[in-house]
Order: sequence, then C-alpha cells, then structure tokens
Amino acid sequence: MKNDYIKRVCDNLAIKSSHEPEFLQATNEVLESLDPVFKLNPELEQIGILERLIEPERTIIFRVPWVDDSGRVKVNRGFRVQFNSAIGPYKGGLRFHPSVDLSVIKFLGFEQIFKNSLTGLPLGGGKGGSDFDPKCKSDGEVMRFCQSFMNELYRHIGQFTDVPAGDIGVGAREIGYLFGQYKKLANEFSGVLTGKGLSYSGSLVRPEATGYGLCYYTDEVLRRLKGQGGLHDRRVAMSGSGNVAVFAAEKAAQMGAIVVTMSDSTGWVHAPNGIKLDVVKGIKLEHRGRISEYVKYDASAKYHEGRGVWSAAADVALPCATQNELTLDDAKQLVKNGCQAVVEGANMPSTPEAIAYLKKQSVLFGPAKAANAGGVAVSGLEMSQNSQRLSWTAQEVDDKLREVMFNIVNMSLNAAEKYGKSGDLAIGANIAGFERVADAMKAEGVV
Ligand code: NDP
Ligand code: 2IT
Repeated sequence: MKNDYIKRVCDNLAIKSSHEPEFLQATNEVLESLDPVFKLNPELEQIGILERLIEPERTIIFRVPWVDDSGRVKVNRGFRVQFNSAIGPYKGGLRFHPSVDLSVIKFLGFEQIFKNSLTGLPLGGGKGGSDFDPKCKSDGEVMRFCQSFMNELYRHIGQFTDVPAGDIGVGAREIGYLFGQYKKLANEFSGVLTGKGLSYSGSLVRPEATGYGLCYYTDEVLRRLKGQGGLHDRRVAMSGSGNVAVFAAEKAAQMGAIVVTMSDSTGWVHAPNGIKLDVVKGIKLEHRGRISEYVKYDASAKYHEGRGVWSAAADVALPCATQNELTLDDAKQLVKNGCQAVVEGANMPSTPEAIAYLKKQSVLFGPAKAANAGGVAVSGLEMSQNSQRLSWTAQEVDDKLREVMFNIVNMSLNAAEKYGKSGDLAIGANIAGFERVADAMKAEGVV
C-alpha cells in the first residue's frame, strides 16, 4: 500500500513522463520502496523532497556532427543529465549505443544518485551519452565523434562540477579521445573524467572495479543471507561480455566459481565446464569481436543465436549486459533450474515482474545500485588520487573497493531491518541511498 504522497508523485510523473518508460520504471521502483520512510518521517513531504528528487537539476541535449571516413557528414544526439548534486559533483558514465534516448539517460542518472550515495563518497548523480553506435566504426571515426561530443560537453563539466566516465560503448579508447579534447578546449589537465589510462592519471583497478565489486558483494550476501558459503563452487550464469562481465567472470573464477555462460547482443555461449576467460578477453577486449567466435577455441562449448542465456542451469545469475534483459519468463526458468541468487551487474537488467517473482520464490535478489557500485566507487577513488596528484597501489585500491562493497551490504541490511523489511536488499539499498541524499537536501535549503 503506497503512502498518499508517494502515490500522488508517481501518478503525476506517469502523466508528465508517459513517453519515458525506463525513467518511470526506475522512479516507481525507488519511490514505492520508500513507503516506510515516509510513514516515519511525514515532514519530508513539506520540503517537497520527492518532487525535487525526480526532476533533474539540469538536462543538456545537443547536436553532435562528425565526418565519417568517406567524407560524409553524420549527426548524432548528445545528452548529459545533471540529476542531483546534493552530496557532491554530478558523477556518472557516458553511454554510446543506438538505443540511447532521454528516457534511458534519465533512468540511469536517477539510479546513479542512490548508487553514488551508497558508496559513502562525495558523489552526486548524473549520466550522459549518445545514440552513436561505435560498432563497426574506425578508430578515426570514433575519435572525430568523441571530439565533437566534447566540443559541446566541455562547457558543462569540470572536476568540481560534473565528472563523466564510461558505460556501454565507452571504454578506455573513448575516454582517451574525450580527455584529449577536454584538455585542449579547457587548457587544463584535471580529473574531469574517470576511467582514464594509467599513463595519464587513471587509477589502478578502475577497469576491473565494477566486476570485482559485483563478486565481493555477491559473495558477502550469499554468506550472510543463504548461509552456505559464498561464490566458491557455485555455477554462475552471466550475460554480457563487455567491461563488467569480463572482470566479474575473472573475479568469480578467482573465488572458485564456475562461470558457465556469457553473451552479447547476437547470442550466447554455454560452457558447462567453465568459460575460458583468456579466450573471451582475446575476442572482446583485443579484437572487438563477437562472442560466437568463442566456440572456435573451446570444443566443449556451444553457441546459441539470440536470447536464452537464462535457460542454462546455474546456482547464481549475474546479468551484466543491459536494462530489462531478464524477464519474468527468464526468472521462472532460472528458478526451475534451482537458481538461488540473482545479482545485478548491469543497470536495471531485471524487469519489475521478474523481481517480484524472484522475491516471492525466496531467491536472493541483489539490486544494481548496490551490487554494481564498485565501478563508480573506484571512479571516486580516482578523483581522490587526481586531487592529491598521487597514485595508489592496486592493493590499496582493491582493499578500499572491498570495504565499500561490504559497507553497502551492511547499510542495506541495516536500513531494511530498521524499517521492518528484514533481508530485503533492494528496499534496504533504496532507503539507505535516499537517507543520505535527503539529509543533504534538507540542509541545503530549497535551491
Ligand atoms: P560494454 O559496452 O563494455 O559491454 C556491454 C555488453 O552488453 C556487451 O557484451 C554487449 O553486447 C551487451 N549488450 C549491450 N546492449 C545490449 C542489448 N541491448 N542486448 C543484449 N546485449 C547487450 O558495457 P559495460 O560492460 O561497461 O556495461 C554493461 C552494463 O553494466 C550496463 O548496464 C552498464 O550501465 C552497467 N555498468 C557499467 C559500469 C562500468 O563501469 N562500465 C558500472 C556499473 C554498471 P554487444 O557487444 O553485442 O553490444
Ligand atoms: O553505471 C555506472 O555506475 C557507471 N557506468 C560508472 C560511472 C562512473 O562514474 O564511474
């Protein structure tokens, strides 16, 4: 039963943002879970906390013209949504993918507010990107696109204002081009982007951070809530084969798990004896190839075209590709095959119907904003190192990453307990993330 205030805000937003389905999905999930907070703290309505939270502080949409290798002019649409700066400068990735639109960037930016709050670091929430598709583009085309994108973005960002990073389609190559152009336009070498290369003040462990953090979180919640040991000896079904998936697979294997599936947008590979990660890294990270090539190097594995990655038998599922990739039917299939935990590496990969079903079946559910916060947490640590003009060792960064992930588990479980939702990691994460931001928004007055 939703509190009147929450219901009113959700209903109004449903009308105002009826053309933004992903944004509505994300806001509904968070707002509904705040019900017990508003029962105890009705004064939050007086300061319009929810109306303020759901409206980005600033939205920038811009033209990105660039010239392809044949000399033809192309135009894409660029976005940066500066959602909330109550607890720190806007922080969040840039996504380059043909599916990017305002709804997708707003859902990602909204989620980022609470995720960043959970890290305990001084990071506000934002997100950006473009409908540009880096696939099948030459390095020269990607460089010219990134330079044009930054020609507009640079006036809106800065180390104390807004610090973008990578996401789908934006990795080390793109961050390099974006940083180079920012430096030229602003005449300033600063920590304005994270995920930078090591030779120009990036942080050790940032490439690995989201995937490693996901495994630290998953291992801990399995121990705390399922009580039969962590990831060791568990079969893990994973989707995606990009930055998050590759390093989640690496850490899961290091922790003694057997990763049995990986995928991309064309199909998925089933390797019941365990995916050979050096092969995946070779295909995806070095040649930007397709996961279908995997079976050339592993005769015991099978490639399947299309969806279906969640039909493989596994104890734990780690969706690491994109939003709404795990549906109700997938959840049913996972439960039928004995899956005990679904922990989100991608942002909002499970549909609301899938989540409701998993919870009803007592499957442990780890929400994205908690489970994948390791990436932005190490981005925060990269900003600290840049401010200090120092580089920490891999061990130092990894230790801090583990600490952040354990704190997130503790904060989520404590908040869930405090509000009578014991063991619910999703409600706990939403409430714990919200409380810090709401406190700062109370303090800053109505601005
Ligand atoms: P990458 O671009 O490195 O990899 C994305 C992977 O997901 C690829 O295997 C890609 O396949 C697949 N994928 C993308 N879109 C789709 C789609 N529509 N359908 C099926 N498969 C798809 O991105 P990341 O690994 O960085 O990001 C993956 C997820 O993790 C995203 O949800 C992102 O928001 C989230 N995330 C990323 C963080 C980071 O630091 N990078 C931090 C926290 C969360 P293909 O190559 O065929 O497109
Ligand atoms: O979704 C995410 O948390 C990211 N893409 C990482 C953001 C960041 O600023 O490192």
